[in-house]
Amino acid sequence: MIRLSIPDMSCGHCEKTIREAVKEVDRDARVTVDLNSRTVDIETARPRDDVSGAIAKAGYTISPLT
Ligand SMILES: [Cu+2]
Repeated sequence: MIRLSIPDMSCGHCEKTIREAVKEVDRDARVTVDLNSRTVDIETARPRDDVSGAIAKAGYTISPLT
């Protein structure tokens, strides 16, 4: 599983945009969004860089997990 920290993900619109970006990389991906902690868990067979790249392209900055 891939866990990403996305600090500028703040509302349902962000969540939807990020879900769609991930689904474009892998339509079978399972995406779990936690808006409170601003993290996204993604179950996918695709490489982490593909998924994080798609989210970055959608306009979101991914932070290293602390
Ligand atoms: Cu938003």
